[in-house]
Amino acid sequence: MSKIPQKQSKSAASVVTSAAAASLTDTDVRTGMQPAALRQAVKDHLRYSIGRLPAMASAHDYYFALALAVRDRMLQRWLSTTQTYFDLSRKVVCYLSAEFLMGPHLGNNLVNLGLEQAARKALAELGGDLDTIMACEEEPGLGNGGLGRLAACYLDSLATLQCPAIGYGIRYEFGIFDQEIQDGWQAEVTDKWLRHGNPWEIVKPEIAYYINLGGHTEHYRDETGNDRVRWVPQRVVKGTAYDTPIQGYDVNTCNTLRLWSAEAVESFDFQAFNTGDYYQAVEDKMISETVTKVLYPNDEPEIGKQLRLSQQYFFVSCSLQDMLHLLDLAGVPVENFAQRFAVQLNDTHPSIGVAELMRLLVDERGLDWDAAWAITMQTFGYTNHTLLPEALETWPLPMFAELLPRHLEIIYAINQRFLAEVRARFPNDEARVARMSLIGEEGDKRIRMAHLATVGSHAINGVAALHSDLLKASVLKDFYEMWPERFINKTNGVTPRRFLALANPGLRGLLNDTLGEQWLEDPGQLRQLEAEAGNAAFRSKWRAVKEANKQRLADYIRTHAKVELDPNWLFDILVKRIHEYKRQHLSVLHIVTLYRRLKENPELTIPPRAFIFGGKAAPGYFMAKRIIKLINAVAETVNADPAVNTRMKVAFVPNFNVQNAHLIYPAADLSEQISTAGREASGTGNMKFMLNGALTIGTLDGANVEIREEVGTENFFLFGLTAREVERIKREGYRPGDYVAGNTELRTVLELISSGYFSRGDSEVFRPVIDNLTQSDPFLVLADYAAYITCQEQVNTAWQDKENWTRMSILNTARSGKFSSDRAIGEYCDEIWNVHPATVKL
Ligand code: F68
Repeated sequence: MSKIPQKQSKSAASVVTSAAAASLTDTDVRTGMQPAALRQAVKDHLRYSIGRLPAMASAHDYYFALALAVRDRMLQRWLSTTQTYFDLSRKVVCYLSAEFLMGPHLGNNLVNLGLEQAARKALAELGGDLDTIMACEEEPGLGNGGLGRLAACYLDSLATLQCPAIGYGIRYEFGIFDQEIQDGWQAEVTDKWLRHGNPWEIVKPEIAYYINLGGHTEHYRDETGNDRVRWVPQRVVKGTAYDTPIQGYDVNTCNTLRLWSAEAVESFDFQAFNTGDYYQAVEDKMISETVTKVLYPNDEPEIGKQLRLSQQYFFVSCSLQDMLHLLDLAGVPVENFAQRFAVQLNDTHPSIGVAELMRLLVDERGLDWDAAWAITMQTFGYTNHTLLPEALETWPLPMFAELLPRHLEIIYAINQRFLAEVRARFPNDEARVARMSLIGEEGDKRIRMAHLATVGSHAINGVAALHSDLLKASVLKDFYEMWPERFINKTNGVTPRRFLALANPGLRGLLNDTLGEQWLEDPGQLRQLEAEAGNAAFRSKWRAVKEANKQRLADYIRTHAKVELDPNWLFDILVKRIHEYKRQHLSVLHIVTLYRRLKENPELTIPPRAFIFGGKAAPGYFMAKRIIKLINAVAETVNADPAVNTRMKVAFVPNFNVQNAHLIYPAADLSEQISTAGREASGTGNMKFMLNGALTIGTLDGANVEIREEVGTENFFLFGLTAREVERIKREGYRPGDYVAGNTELRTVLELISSGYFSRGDSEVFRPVIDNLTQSDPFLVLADYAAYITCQEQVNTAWQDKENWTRMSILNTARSGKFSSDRAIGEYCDEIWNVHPATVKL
């Protein structure tokens, strides 16, 4: 494992530990870190920023005032950080991501600044309660799930490790929809996260770039006789920067998340306006602003949606133009671009950047092709997050040509040189050439974005060891054979600041009392907990923390799902996007199996369990929406049945998001990670559960493999086919019917669901789910059913030994250090980006 960049001489300039800094800033209303200064700051912001008398102020007003007061305390650090990077001429990581699922900022910034206690006290003195006030924040849900949340965790770690970094993305006006459950079905409600304003962002009207769309290209010869290309666009959109400061934990480093918002170009408006075409001007404005209006709520690509491609190109071009502008400001020649920026592509969504950087360097800056290509290759790294063939992005060529005519020419030129290289390396292998081409020619022609990203990057990584291996053996096999040295694994990680310190204050306190506070910056120190696993008094404290967390979640579920849960029961939790490959329906089959067993045999003794689900389905994903309905239907029947509801209950937490995730992960006894082996690239929820002391029941998929390795096989409930077995069974012709025929209990479970038993007699509603399972079962739910049920019985047995369960729970937290995003980011810095930390002094 690589060395994590160490923080440098932190104590000299530390946020809260420096006595000099404290005395300078103690009483200042803008910067003071003590409760009295913070209290005055909140009062001032109420009056002068919000215009409210304290007596009239709502909890939301207090939230806004406190947010502004906290932001004030970040701004000096932010300015110093930018100045430091500039002065030191440091290389900067540019993390390009179409999604940043940041979650609420207030609590996280308080943790990272060490201000929680001060804020709690200040608010109490003003008659407020910090938790109530934090709950007022509308979370910026600018992402679909794991990929967007990973980007957010990585920003936290980059700042904490004092690495120069900018996150670049899109300021969607509407983020991921809010999910409501109506009669058991998912209903989508627009996420108007900006309706009350956003205290964390600072608009930079002077940082804006023009983005061309559509039109055609013109080839011409310049004054010196060189062939040049000019892009004559059909439309131009302006992208304006909105910056959010990203505070590192216990350091002065405060990096930037720069999100681009699309606006009409005024001069264009006026042109139409002046010629009397007022409506044309208004329409142009509206069309331009559409580009950043809404996040596509699918965690799979949109087929042929031009707006989606416009979004991608828009933010990538703004970001690359911004980098060139920063280079110019620093007086650095464009030839040194790659020495100053490491640009990471978070999946293929920003991969048009490869062609765009070529365009900027060749067309706009006049570099020759080979020089520009060398810079491009050295600049980019590409992270792949999926192997599912249907999730690999491709764009229909005609649509692409219409929107980005110049980029199509550039892609052809890249492809020509690249395929010549392939032919030279693998002569007489035209099948290989066709497979590797940037243009797919099966059926209609399509641009293959994963190929573009791979060809244009010096490093290509998967997000867990198994995933990186499968990547090399499947979707990028040909590329691996050509350039094995470019392929590398970077197992994902999650930030312990948000997902332990903030989400689980009880556990944080116990860990601080036991280990000191260093573990939060060096999660390897959690290993010292192993010594406590054998200590009965410690175990009892551990259980008390878990129980309080379960009570807190039970309270939330009572209000939001109208289900009463007993915190003494085993909390079995499955939260993530709803997908067939994630197999929420496998858990439902287990629940129905248990239900039947209890009905058949009322004397059966099983430890009581609460099955807790959460997750959004893509609005157009038919099967996923049925699965939500199925969970809710089973919940309704089970919870209302007095013959079983003293031993099992089911709850679906509506609107799973970062905010309620803070309550969910710390309350879990059992973490469900049950995807079909080979399908989940990594998973990161699995890590959040582990960190919070849940035991995992899971398949050998994604990062589960490494979690099991770290925690020890005896502390992990493993079941199911391996990725290799899954492939073999599929190759040989999988027949789900055989599994139904061979397992009476499975058959009765499926029949009970089909019969309408859980759906008030409606035998149609779940037919698509059951037919899919019995006829094709693409994710081998039925093949893994028996093993899953048996494994759940082992869970029951283990749960009955409370002391040993607690011991295993402690070991999970103790051995979770590897899954800190600090470890992951340290590896990216050393092995892909070649970026070094820089200490920021105030
Ligand atoms: C979003 C949009 C589109 C077009 C495609 C995919 C997605 C998306 O959200 N993907 C995603 O979340 N992938 C997940 O990334 C995580 C972080 O690497 C992994 O842990 C998950 O296994 C992977 O499914």
